[in-house]
Amino acid sequence: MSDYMAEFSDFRSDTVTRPTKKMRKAMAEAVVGDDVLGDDPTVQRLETMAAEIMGKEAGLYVPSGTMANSIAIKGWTSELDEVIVESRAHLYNMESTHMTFIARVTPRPLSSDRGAMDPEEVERNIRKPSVHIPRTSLICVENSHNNWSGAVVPLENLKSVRAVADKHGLKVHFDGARIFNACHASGIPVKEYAKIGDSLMFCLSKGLSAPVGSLLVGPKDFIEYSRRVRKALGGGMRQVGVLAAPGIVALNEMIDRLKEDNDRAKRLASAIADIPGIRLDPAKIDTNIIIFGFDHPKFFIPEFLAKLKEHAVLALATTGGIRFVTHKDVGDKDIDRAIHAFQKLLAQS
Ligand code: TLP
Repeated sequence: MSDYMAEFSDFRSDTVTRPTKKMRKAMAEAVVGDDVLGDDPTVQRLETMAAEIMGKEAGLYVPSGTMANSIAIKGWTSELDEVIVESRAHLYNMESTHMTFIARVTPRPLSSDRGAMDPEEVERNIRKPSVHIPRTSLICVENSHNNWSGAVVPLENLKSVRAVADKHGLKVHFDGARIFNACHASGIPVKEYAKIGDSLMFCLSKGLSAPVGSLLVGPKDFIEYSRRVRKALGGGMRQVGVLAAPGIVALNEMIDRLKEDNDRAKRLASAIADIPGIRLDPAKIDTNIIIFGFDHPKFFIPEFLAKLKEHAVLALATTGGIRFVTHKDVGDKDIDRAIHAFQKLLAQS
């Protein structure tokens, strides 16, 4: 099997992970049927597994995390509604405004402490019924929190937000794209987090290393409706068991190893934090995402990323500076290579 991009240490995202040999074998051997007609046993198995792992009634396999989030928001809201979101949330900032485009609702972004919204502020921002203003119907939370450098949002905070939602009869949708990274970091079982959301989505195609797909889980009637929305968005897929099969391998075999990714991110962060030009507190690296501020007399961010690439190290520019993400396809040698490149490019200047 050719290893495309093997010459690079690719820290751009955990979405770059390639499927394992076992996943490829599972794809080749998958029993499939037309999933739109309800005939694909492999997809059904994956959806049932996901629902069981999260302690929910039902699951839906969708092509992407973005589609899962957009379907959930559509499912829990009506036009003219408003959704409370954390201001750096992925589904608010990086999903091409599906909230307004598909669900036709408006976001109400709130500030936070590393992804943890203040429950009192959440409550203050719930709209009072009035003909002039939208109706608040949904709160969205995210954990681990991508744009807060993979921060783990404390369970107690999420419970307080959930309590506010219950008091006001609102729904909660949980973007758990990297929920298992959060579980490793906090030691909290995934079902405890999943209880916070009426619905939850998580990604197979990130650290879990499956090639495609995410799962949306929640109550049976909500998932039935979500299946219709998925179809309307063009996300009904036919013999898609070939894609679900590696997802099953991912759930069986790839969750435990995510701890390694969290540990490697800590090692990288600690090694580079004191290098001139880097603004980073390694104590704040909870999971597999490192976002650091960059302010160096010699380079602007794009030039520095180009220099890193010359050292075969790939990373991305992001709003907060530069992002490195650890995953299955970057091992200890890649971390060493990155540290060496940082030292060579920045330390002696
Ligand atoms: N995140 C991707 C990019 O979109 C930036 C990444 O490389 O981190 N929720 C969260 C928290 C995410 O980080 C992502 C993807 C999504 C949702 C969307 O998932 P996909 O890419 O499958 O649509």
